[in-house]
Amino acid sequence: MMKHTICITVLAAVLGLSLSVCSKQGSPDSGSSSQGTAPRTKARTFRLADNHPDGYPTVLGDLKFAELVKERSNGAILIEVYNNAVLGDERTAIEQTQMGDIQFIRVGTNPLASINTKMNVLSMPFLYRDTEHAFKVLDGPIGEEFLTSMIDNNLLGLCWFDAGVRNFYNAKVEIKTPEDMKGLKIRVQETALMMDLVKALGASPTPMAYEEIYAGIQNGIIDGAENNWPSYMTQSHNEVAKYYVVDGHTRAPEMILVNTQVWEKFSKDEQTLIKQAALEAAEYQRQEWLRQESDYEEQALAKGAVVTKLTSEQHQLFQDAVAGIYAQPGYNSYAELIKQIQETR
Ligand code: GTR
Repeated sequence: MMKHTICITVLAAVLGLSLSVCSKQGSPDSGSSSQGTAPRTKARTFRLADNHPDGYPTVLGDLKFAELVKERSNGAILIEVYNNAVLGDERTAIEQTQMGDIQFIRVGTNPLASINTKMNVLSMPFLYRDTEHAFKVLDGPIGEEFLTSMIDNNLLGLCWFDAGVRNFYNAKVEIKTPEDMKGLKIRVQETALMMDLVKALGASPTPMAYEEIYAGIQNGIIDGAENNWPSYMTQSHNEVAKYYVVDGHTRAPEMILVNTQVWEKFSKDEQTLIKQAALEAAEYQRQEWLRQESDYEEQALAKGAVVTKLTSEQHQLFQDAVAGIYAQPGYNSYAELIKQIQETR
């Protein structure tokens, strides 16, 4: 902030003009350039939050997005990626993005459901047949509807990233059926759906920030958690919870979102450029996801994780145990939309 103020003062003094050259979130300029939409000197800088470490598929996707936007705006729009949760945990970062203090964020449907319950629809248990089905839905009209469904929450989604399926893991016992989950304290994201899901399986849900899981398991506050392979491994949860069951109880697809007021300040051309960059970054992220997902699965095995693959009968027991959630109040009002998702081919 200080740097920008000084910058503006110095330039104004030298040129005798009032310039917005160094402003952080200035309105889109109408400057001309022989090379592109805006001259380099009028760069505007924005922040994008992500809670994952360097090299994680979403972070690579964020960086690709920033790179494409920079390149295609000739350096006029600069998006700085702040990963590793340096701007705060996910809940805080979402709130800050709603307020515009952070302008872009990469986040999934589960944390978003705590501010907009409609997002639960996309994370309903065992909703998609496979990855292809999920992206058929997300890249079609339903996905588009969800990208724009948080405008009243000051957030606009730009694209869909892959986050794979989420599986249970814990420190105590190999899980083969829901029976084995009885009494286990399982950390969940702070959303009602994930609480309901874990309860339906007979375990006890404990909402907790992502960054606290490792210590939570180590100290016995929780017995385990649930997540995809890259999260399990990059957070080193395998060190404290070696039993990992590939049950795939949910997918929580992820997005890059932008604060709506920030979005409205971009010119139409800039909006098109940014949206296109997000879509291309998502294509790249999805490939990266598939590559890293299997790498991390291999690494988990090599480091001693006890990985349980379920038979189709065992898998069915998990599905049966959570099927009732679809009829529960709060979710049953979306029955029509859910049916459309299930029927998407
Ligand atoms: C990960 C997701 C994170 C965070 C985390 C969690 O899969 O990418 O953004 O939501 O799960 O469980 O909190």
